[in-house]
Amino acid sequence: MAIATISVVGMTCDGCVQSVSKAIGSVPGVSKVEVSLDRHLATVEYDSARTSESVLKSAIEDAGYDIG
Ligand SMILES: [Cu+2]
Repeated sequence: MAIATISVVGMTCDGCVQSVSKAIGSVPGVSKVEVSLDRHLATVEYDSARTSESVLKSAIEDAGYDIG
């Protein structure tokens, strides 16, 4: 398992946190997601054989948020 900590720009409320969590969680290979509104940070545990940090970042961007 690999862990990525990704800085997320544009989250303003709990709804944003849910959207980002859902977007990351739907990526195949992701096993755990924690999103912090205060720290603007997503911590993702994933199988590096099935996905990568760049795929996770794309999922966040596709959900309408930017990478810090
Ligand atoms: Cu929001």
